[in-house]
Amino acid sequence: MTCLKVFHPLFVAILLLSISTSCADPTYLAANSGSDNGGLGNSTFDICKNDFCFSFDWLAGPEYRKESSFILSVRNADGDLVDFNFTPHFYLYMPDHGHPGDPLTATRLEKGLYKIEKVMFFMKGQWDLHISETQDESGSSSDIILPIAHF
Ligand SMILES: [Cu+2]
Repeated sequence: MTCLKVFHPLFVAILLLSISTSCADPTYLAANSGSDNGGLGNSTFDICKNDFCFSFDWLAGPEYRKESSFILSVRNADGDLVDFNFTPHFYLYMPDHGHPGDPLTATRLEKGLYKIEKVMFFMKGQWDLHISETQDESGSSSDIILPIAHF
């Protein structure tokens, strides 16, 4: 019978495995999950997107409801520090809630290096860093979007 095949133990095992892996956090989020620092620890992590590779070096945090800060480095595919071809505007955004975070202070230290301060994760949930060509903080999909913390 067809209905019995559906409940074959192997099928169920594969189904459960695919559900659990599809819901898994990215590796960098899983590193320290369970702690109250966004699961990211104090270590560096890297994300490559939109032809750039970004590294985060946390100076403080990331911590829930405590001011955090980090150094963001921006590299090209060759690993060289590079500037954007626009003046970047940085802001936090909660994709599940559809609202931005409090204003950040972003300082360009040198080519490809930014210090981002006044990082406040004031709500539980997913937080993304958006890098925008404009001052608009509506979470536009044309921004460079980097998931940075989950509380
Ligand atoms: Cu929120």
